[in-house]
This record gives sequence, structure tokens and C-alpha cells, in this order.
Amino acid sequence: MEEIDKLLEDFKKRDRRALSRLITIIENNFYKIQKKFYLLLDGTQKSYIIGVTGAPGAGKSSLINLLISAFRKEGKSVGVIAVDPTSHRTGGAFLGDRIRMQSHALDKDVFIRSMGSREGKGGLSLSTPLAVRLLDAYGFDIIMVETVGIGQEDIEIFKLSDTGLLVVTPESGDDIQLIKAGNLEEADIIVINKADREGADRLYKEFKRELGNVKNSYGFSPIIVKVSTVKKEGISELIEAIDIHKRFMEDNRVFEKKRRERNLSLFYLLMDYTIRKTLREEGIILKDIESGNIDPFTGVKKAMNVICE
Ligand SMILES: Nc1nc2c(ncn2[C@@H]2O[C@H](COP(=O)(O)OP(=O)(O)O)[C@@H](O)[C@H]2O)c(=O)[nH]1
Ligand SMILES: [Mg+2]
Repeated sequence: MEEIDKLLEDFKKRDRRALSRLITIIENNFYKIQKKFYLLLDGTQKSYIIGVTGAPGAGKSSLINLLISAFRKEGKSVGVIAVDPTSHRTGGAFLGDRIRMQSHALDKDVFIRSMGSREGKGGLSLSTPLAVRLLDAYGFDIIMVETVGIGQEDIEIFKLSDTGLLVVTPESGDDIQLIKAGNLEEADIIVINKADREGADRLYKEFKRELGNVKNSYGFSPIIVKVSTVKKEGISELIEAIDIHKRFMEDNRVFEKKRRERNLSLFYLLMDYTIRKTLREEGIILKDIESGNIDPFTGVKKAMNVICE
């Protein structure tokens, strides 16, 4: 217990090792700090959260690398979390992320961290929003979250972000189909990366045509931006687009709405986590249901008693 207290103290002093260590605990055994986690947060959320999703290889990490540089020029500090739902920690994607963002490794106002999503269900697990809260409490001006988007799961990251970026490339022909299927209309900005490649202009026009009249759930029309990270082109346009979206949210009171929804969503994730953990520790109810000793409905009643004890 003392070790945890020391960790919390160090975190409050903005010790990077403590930050890093706390993220590892969030990833592996959050229950160890669950009861004290709120002590780390000061109640307000100040960071601006940018979600970046898209297919593997779309150029998300390369893009984030350039965005970090752009934000640093504005004097802003940046925290990055790269979530990989598939590979293990030793996997290639993590290595790729790290190499792509290496140029910022020595900057003390930049923090980059890869996280596995243990649940492996694709959607974002509890650990991602927790890590975001932690980076916020640490005091980063900007937080970027990279996730691998495969269709529907993208929506999760858009809910977690203030501004959600969907990165597509001329090579992936199915992106328009996904948009048509209605999965991705919640993206705030569509980044057409690899604009140096053939077909980027055609894709840009196609997206303009498909999304020209589309408004998302709070009335915003996604902005479409062409970028080439290898040529370092389009980044200032992207920053400008993020600014336009931010202003729209401020003018239409979307900001508060998003934050309230995020609190509710984190509450549900925490409840789910806590219930499962408590029942696993108790043991008997789960065993009784499995063996047919009690039916699931009776199980709920018994579980509520245990949880509310
Ligand atoms: N031609 C071209 N290649 C790019 C561009 N951006 C990224 N790439 C390449 O695409 C590959 C995947 O990039 P990465 O940033 O790791 O993609 P991620 O998996 O989405 O994070 C790398 O080989 C990059 O060099 C671009 O604008 N143009
Ligand atoms: Mg990546």
C-alpha cells in the first residue's frame, strides 16, 4: 500500500516514471489503485483529446508524429497513447509506432506510450479512458489516442475524443463503402493520407460527394483534408480543420455534452469492471450459476447483495 501512496505522491510532483508506472498498473491490475485513483484527478478535465483511427498502415503514427511537432511549435505539451487491440507488446505495430515518433523521445513535454487492449474485443477497454484521464491530470495540453479502426469500433474512439480523425488512403478502396454503411459518419475530420500517391484526388472528390450533405449527430459536417506525411504537406490545413471543429463545438455547446457523455460511459465501464472483479473474488455465485445450482435471475439478486454489502 505504501508503495502506491509514494507513486501517487510522485505523480502529483509530475514525475514521468510515476506516470509511466501508473499506466502499467492501469493496464495489468487496475484494482490495485482503483480506490485511490480519484485522488490523482482534480475534478476538471483540461486536455484537448484528439482521436486518430484508421486501418493498419494508413499512416496514423506518421501523422501523429507531425502533429506533435506542430503542437510543440505552438508551445503545447502533448501526450500520446497508441492502442493496439491485436498484437502482443512485442508486436510489430508497437515497434512501428515508436520508430515513427522517435524524434520526440527526448522532449520532456512529449509523452508517448503504447498500450495493448487486453480484452481484444476491438472496442476500447477501460484502460484507454483511464490512461487518458491520467494524462489529463498530469497536465498535457493535447492528448492524442491512436487506435486501429476496423469498421464499427471506430465509433468508440470518436466518443472518447473531442475531435475524431479518420485516416484513409488511396490504397484502401473500401473506405467509402464503410462510410456508406453508416459506420463512420461520426468522424469529425477525414484525413486522406498518402496524397503523394495516385488516386488521392479521386478519393478526395468521392468523399466530398458522399459527405457533402452529411451531418453527424450534433450537426457537424466532417471536414476532408488531404495530407502527405512523407512530403509533410497538408499538416497546417489539418491543424486549421481541428481548430474549426473546436470552435464549432464551443459555439454549439457540444463540448460539455461530449464530456458529460464520456463521464457516463466511464462510469459504466467502471461498474462493469468492479462487478466482475467482485464476483470473481466471491467465487461461489459464479460457480453456482455455472453448475446450474442457481438460475441466472436468482444469481443477480445474490450478486447485488454481495456487491452492496
Ligand atoms: N507514400 C506515403 N507513405 C506513407 C505516408 N504516410 C505514411 N506512409 C507509410 O505508410 C507506412 C505505415 O505508416 P504508419 O504511420 O506506421 O501507419 P499506422 O499503422 O497507421 O500507424 C509506413 O511505411 C509509412 O512510411 C504518406 O503520406 N505517403
Ligand atoms: Mg501506428
